[in-house]
Amino acid sequence: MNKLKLKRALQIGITGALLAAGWAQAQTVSEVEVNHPIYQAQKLQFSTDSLTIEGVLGRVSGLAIDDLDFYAFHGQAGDVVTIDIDGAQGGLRSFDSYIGVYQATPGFTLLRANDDAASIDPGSISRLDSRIDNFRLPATGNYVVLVSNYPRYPLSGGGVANPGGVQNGDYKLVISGVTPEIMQINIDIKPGSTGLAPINPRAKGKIPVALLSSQNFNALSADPASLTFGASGNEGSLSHCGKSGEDVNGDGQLDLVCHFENQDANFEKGDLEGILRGRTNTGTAFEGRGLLKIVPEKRGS
Ligand SMILES: [Ca+2]
Ligand SMILES: [Ca+2]
Ligand SMILES: [Ca+2]
Ligand SMILES: [Ca+2]
Repeated sequence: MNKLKLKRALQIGITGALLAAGWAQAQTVSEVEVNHPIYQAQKLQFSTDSLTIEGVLGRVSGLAIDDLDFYAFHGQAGDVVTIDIDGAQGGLRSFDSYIGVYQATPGFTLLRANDDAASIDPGSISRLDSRIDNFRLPATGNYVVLVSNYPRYPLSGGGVANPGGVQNGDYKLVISGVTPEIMQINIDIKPGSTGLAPINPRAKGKIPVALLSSQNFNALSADPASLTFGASGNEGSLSHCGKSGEDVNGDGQLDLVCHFENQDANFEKGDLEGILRGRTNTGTAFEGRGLLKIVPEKRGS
């Protein structure tokens, strides 16, 4: 290995280690208008617990125009969430941000709002950038964040006070502490077997599991390297996945059949289901559960 290659390998190794340790760079998405009024909030998809949105309130040059930016996310009861504006001061065009967070139902109740942060943080040069610290979500469900500007402070229902007081500028909105929502998918353990999939925990073979495509899930987007399957769903039991899709359940959509090492799946007497977990190649977490029955050891099963 020459020096350059060695350096590359080290970099890849370090990046891998950082990723494994959860030090991955926060996921970044761009604002997509039209994200107002509140019921047209842009939906955010968390694949890790932190997401950065690059947005512009109004525009970065010319006369300021009327704009409000709403972002919706799904969180779990007890998530401790920080909602932080960076770069609204000192960006392409500075504005004095004002943010709010709403519980979506019932009726977009304003839960917290902030004009100026309690302290400077690494992404901000001024306390005028808003920040809501350590906000504990009261329930599992949908929440909406509003990015507005002083003096247009948020009101319950999604409106703002002083609607004429528009300022414009670019910002980064960093939302962290949100438990990623897990997409539920359908799986079929031992496709083709009639009734409950028979599993013999002591057998040496592999268990085929079909990831079934649906309207919301393309099984071929699953990242095979991410797949775990077994009694708890966290077992690193993957052997391999089919190179191409096959329509296992005859619904006209291609499914993905993957094979897992039976003995690594850790099934035992009394287990009633197998759990599969993984991520799509765009980072969306998914989970599927399939029914099974544990059968006694038999020669050749
Ligand atoms: Ca905007
Ligand atoms: Ca907007
Ligand atoms: Ca900040
Ligand atoms: Ca402010």
